[in-house]
Amino acid sequence: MDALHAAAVAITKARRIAVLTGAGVSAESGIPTFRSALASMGALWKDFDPATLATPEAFARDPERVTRWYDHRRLGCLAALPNPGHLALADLERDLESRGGEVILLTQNVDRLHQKAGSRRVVELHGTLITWRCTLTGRHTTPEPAPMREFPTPSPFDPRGLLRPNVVWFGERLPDDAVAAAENAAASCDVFMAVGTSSQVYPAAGFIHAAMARGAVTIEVNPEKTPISDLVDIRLQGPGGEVLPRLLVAARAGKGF
Ligand code: BJW
Repeated sequence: MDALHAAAVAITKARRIAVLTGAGVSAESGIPTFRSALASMGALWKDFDPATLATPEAFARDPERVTRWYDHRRLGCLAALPNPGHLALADLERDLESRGGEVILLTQNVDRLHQKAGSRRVVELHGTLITWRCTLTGRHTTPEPAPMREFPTPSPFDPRGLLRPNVVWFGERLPDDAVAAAENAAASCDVFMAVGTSSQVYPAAGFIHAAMARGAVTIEVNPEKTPISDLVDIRLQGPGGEVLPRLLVAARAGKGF
């Protein structure tokens, strides 16, 4: 049996599927992966390393530049459309629900493209850059779909505060409810898929190890090798926008859906 067929059989048999997604899922929607993002943005960002940019310290040091970077990415996300990989995951959720099962998407992505594709059970582990919040009051707002007018952006809630993206930076705690939902999914799923993630950023990368340890079938979809590639049960090498629709077709051609 080839890997695609083996994965199709596993998802056809499953009642509960957890899918951890990363930036690679949105690459085919034109959103650069986190680690390739700066390279695509030209000289303005050349002195910034993403690992140090996505930190509270970077925002404290240079709020103007960090706000510009996130606003640029926010507008890119608002303009982007889901690709066949997002759509296949939304279809998988509907298929499984129609036979009494469930799919939960644990996404590290901040772009909201899973929701745009129609996925309903989405846990945003690293927040979203579509909404922003006040650094002083913590109140949330959804900026209009146009460039911010001031950099940094004053908070509409408290004139002494600034607006920052509602994302989780390095060193910040993930939302408790998102972590609890992910832990619960890893502890109860029959199949755990890791799609388009480098599996290097924790705690998100730890959930697949938890699922693996208790015997869930693990599947990776990625064109490149990652730290989990040799550990998973099934490795589907290729872009999500090609592999996921083929996987769904294979599962539907089998039985169950
Ligand atoms: C394709 C494709 C195609 C290409 N199809 N695939 C344990 C061990 C070591 C370190 C730690 C640990 N626990 C915590 C840490 C520290 C740290 C961490 O993990 N550091 C590592 C770098 C080592 N973690 C944290 O700081 C986290 N916080 C925390 O643990 O808090 C504890 C705490 C407790 C109590 C009080 C306070 C704190 C927070 C992590 C937050 C990560 N945030 C970011 C930025 C979000 C905002 C933004 O977007 O700017 O999230 S970092 C960045 O990495 C972003 C991503 O969501 C995340 C993961 O990246 P992802 O999605 O995997 O993307 P890439 O670019 O890395 O990979 C893309 C993949 O796609 C590649 O594999 C390609 O091959 C593939 N690909 N095209 C499919 N077409």
